[in-house]
Amino acid sequence: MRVLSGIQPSGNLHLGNYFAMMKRMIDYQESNDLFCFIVNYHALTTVSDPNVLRQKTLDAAMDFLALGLDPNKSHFWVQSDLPEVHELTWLLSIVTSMGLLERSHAYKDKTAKGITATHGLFAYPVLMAADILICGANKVPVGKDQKQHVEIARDIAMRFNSSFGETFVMPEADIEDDIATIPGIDGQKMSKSYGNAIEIFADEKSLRQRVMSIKTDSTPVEEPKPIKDNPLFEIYSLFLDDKGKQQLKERFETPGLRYGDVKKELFGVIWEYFTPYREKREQYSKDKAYVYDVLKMGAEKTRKVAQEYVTKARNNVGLNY
Ligand code: AQP
Repeated sequence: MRVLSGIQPSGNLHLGNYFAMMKRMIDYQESNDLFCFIVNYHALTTVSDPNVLRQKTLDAAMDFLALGLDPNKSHFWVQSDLPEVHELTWLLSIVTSMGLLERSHAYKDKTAKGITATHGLFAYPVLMAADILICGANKVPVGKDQKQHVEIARDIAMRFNSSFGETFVMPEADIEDDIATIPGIDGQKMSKSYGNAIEIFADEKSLRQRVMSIKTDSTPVEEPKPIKDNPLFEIYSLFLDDKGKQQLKERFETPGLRYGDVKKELFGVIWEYFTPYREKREQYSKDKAYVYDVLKMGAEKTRKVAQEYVTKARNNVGLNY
């Protein structure tokens, strides 16, 4: 199975990114053909400072490596090191109707939040379709917010195949129901740009502050606490197996539980969970030359696959005059 997913270097990576996508990708690398990349062209739709983009791109690469992505078992690269993706984007755009793109929730949400409605933002799903189709991916592990984009990629692939003959593999979004939308400290979807994220590699003080600020309701101590729409319960559950979740549920339902105590405990759980990764992350930050080499090698390896798909698409539309 060919598994592909990407992450935007648009800020510091957080628990939503980790549990919905990064951890699952790392687990998949053992028994699948893994394609994992840092989508810096996409990030350009929201990041306007070149230094920030450079720094966050390298940070995302170090984060992934520290968390266990093995560049020898996978294809791991930065999107802009694969220029073929732009040729494919154009070829796909000729079968992409305006209506399809106008229905994109992400585009509507971002423009509603005040982000300028540029062509780049509007055409984002076509570039994402090219990212997926250029590698022949079957499975795309994502959070729920990206489901529609993967469906758009399927739609575009189908239209291209029916217009020009069988060219692309049909990709499918791979979403885990329990973690489809991980809440941030305010209960809204955790997001780099909403200021509500718990960052994976936050320092101890910031992590403690973040966890202590998770929004809770005003249920009196002597009453049972709700678990539905309760970000404290949902975030804590990410670190527990089924038995642990059941025990946490029972604790919430037992009168006397103090949210403050649970938050202190959760801080300890998160800090400890990421400690070994944090140590590896520090090692990578002292050996950036290695990280650049890994990315260069990853791009070369991926370009071989990409060129096959682009050549097939070029030939099928008749560019091979
Ligand atoms: N809160 C979340 N719950 C579940 N999945 C999430 N993902 C992100 N936030 C959550 C998933 O993480 C992967 C990488 O995301 P991305 O960086 O490519 O873009 P995004 O979805 O736009 O993430 P952010 O953090 O919300 O970034 P900004 O603020 O820059 O838009 C994706 O699979 C995504 O579903």
